[in-house]
Amino acid sequence: MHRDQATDELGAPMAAPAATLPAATLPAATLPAATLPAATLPAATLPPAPLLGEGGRRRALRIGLGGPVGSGKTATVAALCRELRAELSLAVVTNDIYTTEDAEFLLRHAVLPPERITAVATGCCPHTAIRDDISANLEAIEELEAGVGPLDLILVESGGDNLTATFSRGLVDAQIFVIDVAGGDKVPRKGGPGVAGSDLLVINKIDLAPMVGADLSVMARDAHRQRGELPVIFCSLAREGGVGEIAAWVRERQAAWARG
Ligand SMILES: Nc1nc2c(ncn2[C@@H]2O[C@H](COP(=O)(O)OP(=O)(O)OP(=O)(O)O)[C@@H](O)[C@H]2O)c(=O)[nH]1
Ligand SMILES: [Mg+2]
Repeated sequence: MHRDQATDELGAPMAAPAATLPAATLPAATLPAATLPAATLPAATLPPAPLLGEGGRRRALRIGLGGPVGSGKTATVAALCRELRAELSLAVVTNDIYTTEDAEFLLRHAVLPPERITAVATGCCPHTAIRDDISANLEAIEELEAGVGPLDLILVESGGDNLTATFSRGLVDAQIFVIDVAGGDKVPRKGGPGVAGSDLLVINKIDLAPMVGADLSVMARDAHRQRGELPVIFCSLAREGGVGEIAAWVRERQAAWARG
């Protein structure tokens, strides 16, 4: 039954992405640049989204939340909404591969009015929808802005991915990478663009550290080796007030953004 549903949700077979084709079938050098699929462009070549929204007002700050499956991205989004909704005009876009599970969780917990939460079912690897072909996410943002704007802050949660996931700068202005201690205290040492270069690294579920034998001082040391001066926050979103430091970082970032 479940298998049948998964097949239905997948729908018609998708064209194989360029990256999976044998190299010989991609005569890239002979094609004019415009015909190259977006996936072959490095993220850095995509320009950041335009700064001004309708009426010349500075548009909402867009913050992306990425990280491995189950690290606490939705928990962070939910806690940030509860913490900031009284002071900022907020909206959320969630990304899941086959479902709208995360948006439904946020709706069930009423972290924001329903019209401020929208879901993108990517149907493909999560990083494709946040880095290579960001059109579905941009459309979702546009619809939110048209429906409930003007907004101060939009949180975009990526589907759970691996350590290579990053957002295009054409989609978000800042990125939070969420990992957790349950994956082992080695994770910061393994690096990757999220661990090393995100604007904020969140190391969540510190309440579980004793249970899984994770040494937080090792994680802190390795995170700082990878990131230099970029900030790292250790937290437990399962605890009351656990999102406090992350919310303070977002608040500061949004205020600086609004000042221009
Ligand atoms: N013990 C503990 N559990 C947590 C904490 N934060 C989140 N969780 C739990 O971890 C599980 C996964 O959390 P999510 O917020 O759904 O993780 P996610 O990164 O959004 O997951 P995906 O979107 O599926 O990749 C849930 O059961 C949460 O209740 C924490 O600080 N401590
Ligand atoms: Mg989630």
